[in-house]
Amino acid sequence: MGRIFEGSLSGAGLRVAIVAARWNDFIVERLVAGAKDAARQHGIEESRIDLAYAPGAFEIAFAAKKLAETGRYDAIVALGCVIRGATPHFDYVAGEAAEVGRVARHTGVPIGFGVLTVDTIEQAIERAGSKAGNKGAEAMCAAIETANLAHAIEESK
Ligand code: INI
Repeated sequence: MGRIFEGSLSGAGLRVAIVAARWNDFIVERLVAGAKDAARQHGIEESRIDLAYAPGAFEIAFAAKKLAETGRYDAIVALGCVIRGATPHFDYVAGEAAEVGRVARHTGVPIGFGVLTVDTIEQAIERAGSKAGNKGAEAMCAAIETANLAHAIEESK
């Protein structure tokens, strides 16, 4: 058995940025609240959480790349809501939002993916703090864990 690397859920000392889309803001604001609450619960000071607003989910990956390139953040959390029923170009908007995965790999800054891609507003509400949890909080936890995993691997060099 070789080494095992894992990231803790402690946010102590981490600096994070949230990028949130303005579209469907009544849903996204709940995701932002969930992400901030999770960050606080895991020990990230409020002053170490920055927030950037993108116009829509299509612009999230661009904004996340700009934030990552500053070198200021241990992790980024992407939050938005794309509703299939409301947009014929759903696949393009949702697909571009998911490009944050590529941004994370290219910049080396982990990005939690909390962009809802749903068929109906009801499904969005379920995932924004009601019966299916809060995807903003989940994305923040994943971002913290991945940032700590990255640090653990880097420190082993
Ligand atoms: N942006 C969203 O974040 N969610 C949506 O549901 C949505 N719809 O329905 O179109 C949406 N569109 C805007 C898009 O993200 C861009 O901001 C726009 O196309 C300008 O580039």
